Amino acid sequence: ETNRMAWWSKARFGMFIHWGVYSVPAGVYQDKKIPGLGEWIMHEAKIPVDTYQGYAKTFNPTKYNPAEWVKAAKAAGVKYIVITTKHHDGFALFDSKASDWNIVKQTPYGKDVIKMLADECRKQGMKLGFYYSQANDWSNPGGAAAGGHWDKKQDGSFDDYLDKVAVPQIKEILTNYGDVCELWWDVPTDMTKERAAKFAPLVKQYPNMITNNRLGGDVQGDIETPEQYIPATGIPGRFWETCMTMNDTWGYKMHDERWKSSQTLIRNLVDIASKGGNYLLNVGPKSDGTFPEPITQRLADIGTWMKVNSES
Ligand code: FUL
Repeated sequence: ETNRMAWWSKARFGMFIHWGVYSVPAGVYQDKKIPGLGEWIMHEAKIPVDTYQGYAKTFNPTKYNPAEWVKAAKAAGVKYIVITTKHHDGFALFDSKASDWNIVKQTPYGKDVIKMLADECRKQGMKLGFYYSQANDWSNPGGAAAGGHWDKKQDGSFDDYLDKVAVPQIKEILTNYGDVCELWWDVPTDMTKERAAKFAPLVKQYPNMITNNRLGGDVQGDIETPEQYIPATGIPGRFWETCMTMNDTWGYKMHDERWKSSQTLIRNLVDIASKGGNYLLNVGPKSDGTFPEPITQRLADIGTWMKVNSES
């Protein structure tokens, strides 16, 4: 039990990546700045499914270079990466047979960016984990939505959605991309014990994979996931990983300029490490596939600090 957590406990520093179709509107809909998180724009602005799906037609990350992403992460001292394979908007960043609402079928880019990242991580010796929104899905019929649906295209049976989309997609991401170090469930809206149990046989096949505590149905998982804060005295008796944004959003928003300083980020990392946790620090790439400049700068600063302060 403790052994499978050994690498993770030593890692201390991971990179979270929130990337998807929401990086196209980047926080703006019908010329209005939409308040809230960038990756929630569809929900916050109640964008109809067809309109939102139109953004995929201009999602063309021709500057996406996963070798550079992994290199930047490594240089910053990052030991593992966790990327959104599907967020609440239901858009799969991987080739999926379970839903056509995916990057290969819907975008001019047409390539499986998860596969490209997985190949590169393997090459550079970086561990890779997957975020997957198992319950909330605002595009595939029947998916959950906090506060209810706003488009009749979203209607359907939640259990059918789980059986036909979520469970098969979990199988796809666990089988098609090599080792998955961490599976990051998110937001257990409407998840019961019975529903959570639908995923159990799949997850059981990967005993070394670390899971978080957000599946629902009383499943504890391996790690606690404090979001946007550092528990004052850690979390005694549990493994924990604070996930945090560098500005105010996870998914890219063009008008979010409230960047934390590099000094703050480094202090957070030290604070978390001293309390026995891991820091999962988020980056939200733009729709062209590049990191916003303030992110690149902060990663470089953290890397410099790491270099100066590491044992030689
Ligand atoms: C939250 C999600 O709803 C956010 O969009 C983000 O993914 C964060 C890490 O988890 O609960």
